[in-house]
Amino acid sequence: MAEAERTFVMVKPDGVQRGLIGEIVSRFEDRGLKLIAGKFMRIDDELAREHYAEHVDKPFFDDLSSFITSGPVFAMVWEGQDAIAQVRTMMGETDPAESAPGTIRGDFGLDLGRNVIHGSDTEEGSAEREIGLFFDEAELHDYERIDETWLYE
Ligand code: IDP
Repeated sequence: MAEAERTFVMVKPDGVQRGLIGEIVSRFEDRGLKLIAGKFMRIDDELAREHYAEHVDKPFFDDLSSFITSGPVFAMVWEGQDAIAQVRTMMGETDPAESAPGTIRGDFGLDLGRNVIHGSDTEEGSAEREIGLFFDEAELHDYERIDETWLYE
């Protein structure tokens, strides 16, 4: 395998309410990505501001913040070859209406403000920053998946 990469992924409150945690986890597991951390939790206003720091001054921020704090989320870290970009591809576009069928947002969403899932973007340092916001080092578990020798050349 080329260098293993870690990415932060979260089933948002709409995905939790709609019973999509299992489906979403399955898609990443089936793809061969490795779950190294997972936490069912509630985001408070402060964490919402930190996590969405780049959007704090945008007109939609208040709606985004009340939505993301409105109910529990399922936060995860997934690891694998090219994990950040592969998860983004599997998620679809930011707007579900523009997302291809077969992607998570294309299969389970219709509206920009209810797009089911978050995944770190490919900007340098983005995934690392988000993993650090949601997880302590001790919550990240290093182990070998039994199928790893068959997933990678
Ligand atoms: P991403 O989730 O695909 O990385 P970002 O541009 O980082 O997309 O936006 C973060 C989240 O903010 C989106 O997932 C979406 O829920 C929300 N959002 C982004 N742009 C808008 C908008 O124009 N109106 C309402 N909500 C938006």
